Amino acid sequence: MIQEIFDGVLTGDTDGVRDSIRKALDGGLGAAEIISRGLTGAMDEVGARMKAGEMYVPEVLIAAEAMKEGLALVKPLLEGSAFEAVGKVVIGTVAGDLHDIGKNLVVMLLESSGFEVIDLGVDASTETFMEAVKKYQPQIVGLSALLTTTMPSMEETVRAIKEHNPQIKTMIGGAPVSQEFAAGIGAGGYAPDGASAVDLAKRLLN
Ligand code: B1M
Repeated sequence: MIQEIFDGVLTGDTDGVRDSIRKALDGGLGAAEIISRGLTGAMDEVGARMKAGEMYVPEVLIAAEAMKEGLALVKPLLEGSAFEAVGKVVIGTVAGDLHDIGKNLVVMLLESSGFEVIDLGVDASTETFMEAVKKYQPQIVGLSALLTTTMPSMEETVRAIKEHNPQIKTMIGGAPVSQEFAAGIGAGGYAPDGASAVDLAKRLLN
């Protein structure tokens, strides 16, 4: 039964995932096991296949959607704090930048991996990030930029977070940025794609 859920997520078969979950619950499997082995287990596999170039953006988005639908079905069955977020991430596309397809993919993958994500959307100014940091007290702030012209906005926001909230880790991504740029602006890390972003976020928590 777990295998059916796992395979359903991998192939993005949302109805199949829902049916398999209902069968698993009827068969006596617990919600926590369904989530860890079936749903997030499958998303770990999606991440690995994406990194290996065996799965591409549209397939990953469909898989993440199936995972989210499945999670919505079982999460209410968990008691109280049994489903604790792995960590909290505030994320946004930086000021002046309206690109959000990649950032949304990162959000979905982080959520699928158990992170609580507060998405500030696009064109998020340093002030917007700082207000969100104050309000949500995340462990990690993620910044996305797709334009070379908005890389300075990213630098400004990262520097402000480091100055006022040095305990918070920052991670950056987006086509024009790099590990070198991350190091230059003092960001906690850089991820080239969604799957690496999840790995990086997990590393930054430790
Ligand atoms: Co724009 N655009 N665009 N665009 N656009 C690019 C980025 C560009 C490279 C196209 C080109 O000229 N070849 C170019 C930038 C050039 C540069 O700066 N070097 C460009 C330009 C110039 C512009 C405009 C200025 C065009 C104009 O109006 N003259 C304008 C700017 C608007 C603005 O932002 N102020 C503009 C507008 C747009 C659209 C609105 C039409 C649309 C965006 C729609 C949207 O996002 N809702 C758009 C699109 C779609 C693109 C391209 C074609 C595709 C971007 C994309 O979605 N890629 C892009 C060309 C290209 O990349 N081939 C282009 C798919 C996505 C899954 O990948 O975003 O890289 P990506 O995300 C990856 C990784 O980067 C990483 O993980 C993701 C998943 O694997 N990642 C992170 C991303 N964020 C991360 C954060 C992390 C970690 C990893 O941690 C927090």
